[in-house]
Order: sequence, then C-alpha cells, then structure tokens
Amino acid sequence: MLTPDLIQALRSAQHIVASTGAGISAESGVPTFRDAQTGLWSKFRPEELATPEAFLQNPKTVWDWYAWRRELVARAEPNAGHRALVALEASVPEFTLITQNVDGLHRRAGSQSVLELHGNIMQTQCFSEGTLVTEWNDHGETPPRCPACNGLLRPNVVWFGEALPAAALEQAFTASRHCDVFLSIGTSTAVAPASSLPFEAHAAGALIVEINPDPTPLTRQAQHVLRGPAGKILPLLAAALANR
Ligand code: BV8
Repeated sequence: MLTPDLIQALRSAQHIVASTGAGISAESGVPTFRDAQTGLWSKFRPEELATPEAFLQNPKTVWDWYAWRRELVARAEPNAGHRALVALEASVPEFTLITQNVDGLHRRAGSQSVLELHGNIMQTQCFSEGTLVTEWNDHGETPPRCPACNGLLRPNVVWFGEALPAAALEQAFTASRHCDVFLSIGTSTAVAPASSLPFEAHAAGALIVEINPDPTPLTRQAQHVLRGPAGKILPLLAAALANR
C-alpha cells in the first residue's frame, strides 16, 4: 500500500497539509453527505436543508435536522483515522489540518490546531447578529430565540451560499500553496471553495496523496492514490513517520 518513494516523501517533508471531509468520520458512525439520509430525513437532500433559504422557509425542520445530527455526533467517538492525524501532527516539522467537517471529532481526538472551514455543529449562533450564543431561555419554541435580540438561533455552520470564515480560508489556501505533501482524506472534492485547495497545492508543486475508497475529481492529479478507508490507511502513514 505505501510505496518506498511515498514513505521517503513523507519522512523528508517539512510541511504536510491534511484536508479532511465526511469520509474520515464515516468509521465513527457519522453519515457522509454522499450517504443517503435515513428515516425521517430520507426524503430530504442535505443541499436542500443546509441553506439560509431553507432555514427561513422551515426554521423548525432545519433546526430539528441539526438537532438529530448533533445527537449523532455527540454519541460518536474519534476513530483511528482522527487519532493517526494527531500522531502525524507530532512527527512533522509543520502540519496543517484543514477540515470541511462540522463534527468536532478532530479536536476531540486531540488535534491542536484545526481549520474548521464549515464551522462546528455543536455551536449555536444568532441568525440575525451572527454572534455565538452559548445559553438561551428555552420557552419550548423551535428554533429557540436569541436572548439579546430575539432573532432565531441556528447552528454555527456555513450553509451553501454563505461565505466561509475568511481567516480560516486564507490560512488554508496559504498552507496548501506552501506545503510539500497534501493529503486529501475522505472528501468527494465536490464543494467549493474547499475543493480547490488540493489543486492549488498541486499547482504549487506539492505531492498529492488521495485517501478514499472511491475515485474523485482529484484522482487524476494525485501522484499517490491510497484506495481504502482512512481508519486503516492513516495509521500506516503515522507509523511510517514515527519509525523514521
Ligand atoms: C460559497 C456545513 C460564496 C453544513 C457544508 C456550482 C458550481 C460550483 C460551485 C457552486 C455551484 N453552485 C454553488 C456553488 C458553491 C457551493 C458549492 O460548492 N456547491 C456544490 C454542491 C456544487 N459552495 C458554497 O455555497 C460555499 N460557499 O461558495 O460562498 C460566497 C462568497 C462570499 C460571500 C457569500 C457567498 C459553502 C459550502 C459549505 C457548505 N456547507 N457543510 C452542514 O454540515 O450541514 S458542505 C458539506 O458538504 C460538508 O461540509 C462538505 O464540505 C460537503 C460534503 O463533502 P465531503 O465532506 O466530501 O463528503 P461527501 O459525503 O461528499 O464525500 C464523502 C467522501 O468520503 C466520499 O468521497 C467517500 O468515497 C469517502 N469515504 C467514505 N467512507 C470513507 C471515505 N473516505 C475515507 N475513509 C472512509 N471510511
């Protein structure tokens, strides 16, 4: 699976970027966006619910969808893939972890610095003010309302059509343009602007490694394609680096 030249490239890398998508949390039991939605949500597509328009049209439906996903995430545990990235962070001179995931599992696994490009589902913000809200009076209304302005509360995630956090996005592009190795892990490379990061890294001369059971639009550009689950493959990478 890991060729000697890939191991050599990892061991001599000064700066490694790991960019993760929903696939790295699949082995923690968190469904990916490609997975068909189940049960009550089976009739909806995520792209239809994860938008400000959907929220304004059906605030209760969208709030309930996120409450269901928060439940799932709260019960989930980081898996061997998340933990392997923590080990990688400790054995590389410079390591940047970028994630499209909102489940917070990288931080729970112990990753020190994580660029959460699409926010964090366990946090709540005021739809009107955009401020983080940590506590509110629960009058039984769904969604609850902001204690400061009485606006609707929403999950602190980036919806389709919304801008990503500027600082995190800028750091992600800078790291992608300056790294030696870019690991694209568990992402369908379908959602912009995160999907352009590996192509920026490739254009800047980084070695591209794709870790995914399935092909993606990045596969053609990747010098190394490791076909399989992140939970199995990432520990192999971490071990190769630990035993330099
Ligand atoms: C923006 C948070 C502008 C919410 C998410 C037409 C063409 C191109 C682009 C667009 C377009 N129309 C609109 C756009 C832009 C749009 C976009 O890209 N749309 C797509 C659908 C075409 N992007 C946006 O709207 C972004 N904002 O552009 O704003 C702007 C600028 C200034 C001012 C105002 C506006 C915002 C995008 C963020 C949306 N929010 N999440 C929530 O979670 O509810 S996106 C969400 O979907 C995820 O965060 C993630 O990014 C994406 C899903 O992708 P993946 O993570 O890759 O997951 P997926 O299920 O797709 O794939 C899983 C992969 O894992 C698969 O490949 C599978 O094979 C693999 N896998 C499975 N098991 C494993 C595994 N891999 C490893 N191990 C395993 N065990």
